[in-house]
Amino acid sequence: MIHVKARSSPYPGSRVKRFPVPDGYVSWSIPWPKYEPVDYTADIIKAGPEWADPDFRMEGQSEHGPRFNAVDGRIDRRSFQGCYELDEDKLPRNPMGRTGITSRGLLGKWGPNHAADPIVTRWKREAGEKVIHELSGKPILQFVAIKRKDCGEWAIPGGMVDDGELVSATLKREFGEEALDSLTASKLEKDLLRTLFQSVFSKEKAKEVFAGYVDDPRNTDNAWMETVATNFHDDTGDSVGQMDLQSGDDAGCVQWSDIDQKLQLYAMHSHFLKRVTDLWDAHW
Ligand code: RP5
Repeated sequence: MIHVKARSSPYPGSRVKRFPVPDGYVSWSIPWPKYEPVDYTADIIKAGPEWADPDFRMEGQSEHGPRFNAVDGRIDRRSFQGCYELDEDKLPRNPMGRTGITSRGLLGKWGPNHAADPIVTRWKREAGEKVIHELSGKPILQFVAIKRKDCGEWAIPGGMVDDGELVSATLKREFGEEALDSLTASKLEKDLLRTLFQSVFSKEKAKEVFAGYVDDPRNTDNAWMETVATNFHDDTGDSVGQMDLQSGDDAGCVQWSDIDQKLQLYAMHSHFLKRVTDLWDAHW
């Protein structure tokens, strides 16, 4: 399942078609002299927003280039996959192989772009009792799902780790912004959210289910997504399970969704949910 979406065309938000990479040529260890990837950087990245790296390939800037495979000032440029290579142009090389596109596409950072995915779950209940799936005989979990505005796909309400931010803070911030519309909340509502977050997103409740490379449709040969997916489970359903969900920021809609292997989700999100069902011995 790795590196399937990262080879799909057109590239998100564009008409750019990737150079087709058959399964047998994904690995960099297979020589492929005929490989001619398309060079693409989205206009939003070219405009140089503060969260993006500059195009350090431009003349005269090379000595100020990023420090790869290291914590570079406030930016963590290390990969969960270990030390990544630099290509002949000194650009990071995607550790999972070829994607058919070079440069950064829609991604701000050269190399790994770190994200965090909060998977907030509760049991599906009817009249207070857990609902058991008729085929698996196991209780059904529900998770907070958002509909992404950029592609219309359902997803976990994750987001990018800001420079210098701790992953634990990103998990709370992104859930607040996308599933509870915290950006538009009043001061009183924000105070209430802070109290709720302290209990729901506590260290004791956090269960990391994944940390690594994500098969994301925005990945390129030189820039890719990595994430830490963490489960916060409300076993009794009376804390976060009772919350008034309201979509905000990058999310068009938000809802509790039953977890099942038939779910079609953004990037590798269903893979993370499978791990959550294993953790709680729930229906998949
Ligand atoms: C995915 O992109 C991650 O799993 C995370 O959910 C998401 C972060 O990107 P944005 O939602 O900020 O676009 O690869």
